[in-house]
Amino acid sequence: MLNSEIARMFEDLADRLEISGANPFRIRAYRQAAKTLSEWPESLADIAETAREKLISIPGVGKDLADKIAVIVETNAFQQLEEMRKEVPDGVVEMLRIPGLGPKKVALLFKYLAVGSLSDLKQAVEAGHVAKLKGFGEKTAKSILEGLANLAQSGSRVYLAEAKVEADAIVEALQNVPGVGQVSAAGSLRRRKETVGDLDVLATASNATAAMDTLARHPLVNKVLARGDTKQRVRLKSGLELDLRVVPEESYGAAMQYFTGSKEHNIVIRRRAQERGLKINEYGVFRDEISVAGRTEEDVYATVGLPWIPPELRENRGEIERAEQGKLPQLIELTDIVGDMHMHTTATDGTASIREMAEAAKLRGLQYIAITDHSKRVSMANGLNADRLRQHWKEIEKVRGQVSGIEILKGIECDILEDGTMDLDDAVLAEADWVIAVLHYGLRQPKEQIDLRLLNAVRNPHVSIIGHPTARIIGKRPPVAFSFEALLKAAADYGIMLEINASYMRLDLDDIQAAAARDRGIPIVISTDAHSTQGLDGMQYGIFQARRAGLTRHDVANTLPLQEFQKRIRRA
Ligand code: DGT
Ligand code: CA
Ligand code: CA
Repeated sequence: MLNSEIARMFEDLADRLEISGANPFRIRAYRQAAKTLSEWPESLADIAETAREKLISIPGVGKDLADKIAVIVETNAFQQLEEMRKEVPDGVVEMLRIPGLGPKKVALLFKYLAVGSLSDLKQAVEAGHVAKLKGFGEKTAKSILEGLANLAQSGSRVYLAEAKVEADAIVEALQNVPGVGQVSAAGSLRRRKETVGDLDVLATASNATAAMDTLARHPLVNKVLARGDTKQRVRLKSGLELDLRVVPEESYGAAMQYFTGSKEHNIVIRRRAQERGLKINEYGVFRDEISVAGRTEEDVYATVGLPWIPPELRENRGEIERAEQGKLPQLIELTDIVGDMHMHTTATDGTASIREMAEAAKLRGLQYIAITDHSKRVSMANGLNADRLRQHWKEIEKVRGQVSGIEILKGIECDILEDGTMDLDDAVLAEADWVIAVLHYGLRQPKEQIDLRLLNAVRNPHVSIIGHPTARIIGKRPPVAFSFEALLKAAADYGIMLEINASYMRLDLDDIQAAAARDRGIPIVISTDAHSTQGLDGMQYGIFQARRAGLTRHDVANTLPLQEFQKRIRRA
């Protein structure tokens, strides 16, 4: 059983408990445990089987939760969750996916209107019942309808980070099957799209049956949906579906090229083949029915006069022209990153101390970090006022003396308030090494006001960077209404940086925006926004987004040694 499965069970339980109105402390305990468990580097199942007492030492996991984890691993079931499922059915939980509908509102809908599913909800809104419910009103009802429409459109796509954990586990299991050669994920997962519709896995095998049997029996798999001689489709327990295709060695490159997509990229590649009198498909490249390539992707691209193109670029957004001209960028890699400029500690809503974050960053090969806890407006996360912030920075100075081999910058993630002022005074911001300005509240304000807030922040001489500039949460909350063009111009004029927030639900800036910022010469910083030591591993998702944007290490400031990096920070 994967850590993510256990975490999902706890998260699910927390949702249902919250809707049923249970004790907030208990709910919070489950949520925090879920977050920690999903990021935990070792297999919980292994720990539960070999050294059960070690479970208790995981932060946020006491005796009670440790026992529950052990039983879950042992029985493959979570009794308490099953019982809660009777009280709060799946259809009710599903309503939480609508932006603006939290557990309290969902509970009201369930209790007073007997709304038990998304389709019930739609009917109730359309019949005018929801607008009349206490605490709702016309505006909320309208935004629920919008949310329902968005959800229907985006379907059931899964975050890349969640899909990748499952794909990696299955690829690894297949690689261990005797008679199986190469195995790889293709499709949108290989292109590192923000979300994934389904998984596409390719394998070469002398024994396709063994590979398919292994997949059918894999613990992540719920159901085999279809099975042929070389193709199998399964549904995972998470709901994600997966296609496995077993292909001959001499077709592996052609199949990888074909099934990696994107469709738009492949259409152009196919046209280039036709222009050269070739036919290209998932089996190979053919001239008059005779195969001329197919074993590797490089060979396939060579037949159409192109170098190999990194999967992250395969969207037909200019990569084929650039490849033809020999101008493909040398895409940034995870190992190019030497600093992480956005992270939280126990001073606000993180789970690790300054020292623990510094040690963990050092272990990951970083040369410098900025500790950037929340400012006071974020009271839910125990945000810092000026006094506490100065005290926190004193702590940082102390830790600097205790941890060698990594530089620790005194930072702050400072809210840009609804009226456009900063949450902390200039006097205190002036003492920081690094100030991230962010929007957290008032995200539904009209465009003019959001533009004004961003512009004020950019003009503030102490602000170093705008963090997660659009404030979107993928699949849940749209970007703020704002003029990206105005932000770019201001950032370039005032010499401030823009963030790619690597948190897999944000990935903000997105690929297209990051490319536009690069084109304007604006330094980009990729940061994890880690809330735990394991959170530092999220850097990879920011790198994927940067690669999709076509960025090289020269476009990203936190690839520079600290002294060089600091020269790029705008000074008051
Ligand atoms: P997804 O699953 O919605 O996140 O996106 P993809 O890109 O993984 O799409 P999927 O799973 O439908 O198909 C995987 C790849 O197979 C796709 O990227 C390109 C290739 N493919 C699928 N159908 C076609 C097609 O009709 N024509 C061409 N040229 N390629 C296709
Ligand atoms: Ca797919
Ligand atoms: Ca597919």
